[in-house]
Amino acid sequence: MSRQYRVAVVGATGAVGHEMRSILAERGFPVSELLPLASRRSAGIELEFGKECVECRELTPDSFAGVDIALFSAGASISREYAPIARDAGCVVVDNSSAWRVEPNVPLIVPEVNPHDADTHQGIIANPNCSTIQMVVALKPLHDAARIRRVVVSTYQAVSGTGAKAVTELIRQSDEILEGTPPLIEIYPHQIAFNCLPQIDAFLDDGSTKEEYKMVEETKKIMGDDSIAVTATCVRVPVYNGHSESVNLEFERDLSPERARDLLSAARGIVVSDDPDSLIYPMPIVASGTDPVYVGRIRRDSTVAHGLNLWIVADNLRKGAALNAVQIAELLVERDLVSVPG
Ligand code: NAP
Ligand code: 3JN
Repeated sequence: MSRQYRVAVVGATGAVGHEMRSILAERGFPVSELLPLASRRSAGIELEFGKECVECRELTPDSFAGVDIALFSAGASISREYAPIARDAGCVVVDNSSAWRVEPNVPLIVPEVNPHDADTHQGIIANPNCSTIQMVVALKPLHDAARIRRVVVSTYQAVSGTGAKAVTELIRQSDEILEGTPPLIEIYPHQIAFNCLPQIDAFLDDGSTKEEYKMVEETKKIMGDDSIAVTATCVRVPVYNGHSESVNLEFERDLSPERARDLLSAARGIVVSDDPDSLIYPMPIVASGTDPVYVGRIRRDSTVAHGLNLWIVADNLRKGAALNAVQIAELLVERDLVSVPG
């Protein structure tokens, strides 16, 4: 019988943790035992794993004895503290937070783009930010064909990226406004219902936000090319689930929209949805709950020598977080990399 693994999910009760449990079960990941971990508040509650229910336990420094793989999604401070503890206990960590993404010795992996970077892992592997993941899946085949020089991206990010409480806030504020009551603002700095917020995460000294910084730095690291210029504007929109992106690309060499369409159609993990005559293009209500990265509105930008515009949509909780993390775990299994170098 092929090897089975003891898998811990840290943050198992959260929005991403919920998707991780579902996706591990859906994809038949070889789990001998699932260990859901969360805060003390959740200890003892029963969580679904496929057709079973498994008891959630409190995360402590002793949680990782005998665990082979730990998928972390409890935030960056928990990852900073507990990922090294898990690694030192002999467990390979796939971390969903920003805690380790730009560390030089930590591979930052999107399996469709840079699977080989996982070969040299030292016990911690980082999963990129959701907005970065869906963009690089689409950029990779185009970069290989014509070398991308510059990326200008604007995101339209769903509230599920902020967690379950933000989805509740969008629903509640929408009801309040439609009933003529002033909306209660708890999660975001301003009303999100019937509005757009050009701020995701905190502002940095240069006027950009941390989310925008993540997109710039993570894209270069995953693509393995520091020469790609990336500039981002990240915007929260009143959509439940599914991030959208308007992406403008400048290439070194010419790449026609037709050739780009062919390259994207042949690439793993991508569905081209691009038939303007029939009003077909990617939309979050279609992408939500599904695995692919959808690309459409593929057209020339004739204001530069070799330019293309794209519209990219994916489920931010699945490909943007939990699915990509599980695919990294699958990659580790396929390449016999489920061990921490001594
Ligand atoms: P969420 O719904 O708020 O869930 C947070 C999870 O962390 C819950 O399971 C919570 O457990 C657990 N937790 C909180 N404090 C803890 C503690 N002291 N010890 C152990 N567990 C603790 O948030 P989410 O939307 O799932 O996001 C979780 C994290 O995933 C984010 O902070 C981020 O780092 C990462 N994330 C990444 C992406 C991406 O772009 N790849 C997207 C979204 C999120 P309780 O239920 O017990 O409180
Ligand atoms: O806002 C979104 O749409 C994605 C959110 C990601 C996120 C939320 C809280 C903390 C992250 C992340 O993955 O970059 C983090 C973090 O770990 O810094």
